[in-house]
Order: sequence, then structure tokens, then C-alpha cells
Amino acid sequence: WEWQYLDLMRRIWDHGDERVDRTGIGTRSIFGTQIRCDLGGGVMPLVTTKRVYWKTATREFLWFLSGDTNIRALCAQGVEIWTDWPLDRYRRETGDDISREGFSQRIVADAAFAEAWGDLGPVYGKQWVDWATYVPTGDGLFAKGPGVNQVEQVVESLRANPGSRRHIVEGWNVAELDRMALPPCHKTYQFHVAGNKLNCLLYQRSCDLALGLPFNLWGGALFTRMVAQQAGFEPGELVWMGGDTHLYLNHADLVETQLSRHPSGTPRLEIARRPASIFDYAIEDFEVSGYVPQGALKAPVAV
Ligand code: THF
Repeated sequence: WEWQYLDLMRRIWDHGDERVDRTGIGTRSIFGTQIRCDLGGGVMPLVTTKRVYWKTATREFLWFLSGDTNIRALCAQGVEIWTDWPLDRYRRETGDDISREGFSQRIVADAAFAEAWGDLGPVYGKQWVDWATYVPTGDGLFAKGPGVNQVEQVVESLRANPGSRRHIVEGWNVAELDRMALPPCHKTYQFHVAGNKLNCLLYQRSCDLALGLPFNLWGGALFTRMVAQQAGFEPGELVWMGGDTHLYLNHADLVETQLSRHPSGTPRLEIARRPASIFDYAIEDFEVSGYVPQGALKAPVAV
């Protein structure tokens, strides 16, 4: 599958439409893309042409499932991939030119500070396990209803009615977008059962091909593996679909180096036990074998 990733990188770099994006950095972009990965035999879409920190990506995914939307739990584990957005807001609103390390340390050490500055708004975790509902109170007004746990429901619906075409986890809550630090990129996951196999289609509206996609593909495959294990299926195929699929112009060095490399090896994921529910996985449950990545490639993240 990894050649599909490299081909897409080449196609965007050579033929993408160049424009100035929201972040002001500039991208080359193509619209409407697909990568298909067979997860059979435990194989994972883990990029080998650079080192990808799959444990970081796994910690991020478990954080989504926990329903948490504050970066504090991530920072406490040394995961800094979401730190730049709260940091940017803090610097803008206070004028304090704190370092990234200093900010992250303060988020971990100071609960009140984390509450004030570490929250991303109702992003993935909130929408996935606690989508807000409203119930009419009879006087033309509405009260807050119980939250919807989409992840729990999808595992149940896969068990009870595998042939359904409604196995969906949705992040795009239109009414709450303006309160999110960033509207969801990997916004829709749809599951599909064929025989004893579980397939997943992941639709991503906006994709940073160099930095984001290796994490997002890992996340999609990991989610498929956990849901499959919980609902009693074998892993099938991950179909990834991209809307605006882009490369940032300041990722030129990474692109050049990565396109000179060839994929190597077949990484597989083993899950050590079957937890009681999809919400009970821990980082220690995941073991990767056959991963011999080529050298790490650093590139700046656009905020
Ligand atoms: N915004 C942008 N511009 N790119 C993204 O990839 C992205 N995300 C999330 C939200 N907004 C985004 C955040 N996820 C890295 C990886 C994932 C991120 C953000 C940043 C990153 O910097 N990765 C580096 C370092 C990894 C590490 O620190 O361990 C890498 O080399 O992979 C996509 O969902």
C-alpha cells in the first residue's frame, strides 16, 4: 500500500494546485483522493519511508476514545502534537511569549492553567462519545439530553446488525464547529461487514499528507482493529478518502528525501488481550513487529 502514499505525494508535488491556505504557509493541493490498505494478517499501514511514532499516534487515539478534549493528558505522556494550537491562542491573548516546553510543563503542573488554556473545545473526543442532544420541555424550549456515545453504539450495531449501512462515527457537528480549536479533519468513519471481515472507510476533508496522514492512517487502522476485536470480526480493508489533499510548501526537503526512498518491510500489530470494552485499551496492549523504519524526517507543522 505504501507506494500509493508515495505516488500521491509525487502527484501532489508535481501537479497540485498552488494556493495560500488558512495558515498562510501555502500548499499544493489536489481534491478527491484514495488509498486502500489490506489489514489482513494484522498488517498495518505504518509508513516505513520515514520513522513514524506509532505509540504517539496510539496515545492520541486512546485520548479521543476517552472523550477528553484537553491537551493536558497528552502533554503528561510527552505527546505534543496538539500543543501548538492552545499555545498559539495563549500567546495571542496574553502577549506572553512563553516557550512551547514551558507552556506544556505548565499545562501538566497546573490544573487551573490547563483548564483555562489547554482545552480544544468540543473536538473529536466530545463528539465521538458524548454528542450533545436536546429534548423539548413542552413549552417550546429545550433541555440538555443525554449525550450520544457513537463509538459504543457502532460496536453494538455491528454485533446486532452487521449488514447495516449505518455504522458511522461522525465528528462534524455543524452546530459546534465554531467552538472547536480546529474542525475535525478525519471527520467520518464508516464500518462495513463482509463475511467475517470488518472494513472501514475513513473520510478526511483536509489532509496534511506529510505530517498528518501517517498518523491518520495508523489511527484508522487501529480503530478498525479495536472495533473488529470488540465486535468479533477479522480485520478487512481500510479505505481512506481525502478531500483537499495537500503538501505544505515548507515540506520540500521532506518530500524530496522521502520520494527517493523505497518502502521496506511489513509492519504488523498485535493486540495482547481483549479488553472488556472499546474504552478499556491501554498503550501496553499494542505491540508492533516488523517495523524497520528509515530515518526520521523533520518538518514544521502549520498551525
Ligand atoms: N494541522 C496540520 N497542519 N497538520 C496536521 O497533521 C494536523 N493534524 C492534527 C491537527 N491539525 C493538523 C494534529 N496532528 C504532527 C502529527 C500529527 C498532528 C500534528 C503534528 C507532527 O508534528 N508530527 C511529527 C512529530 C511527531 C512527534 O512529535 O512525535 C512527525 O514527524 O510525524 C492531523 O490530524
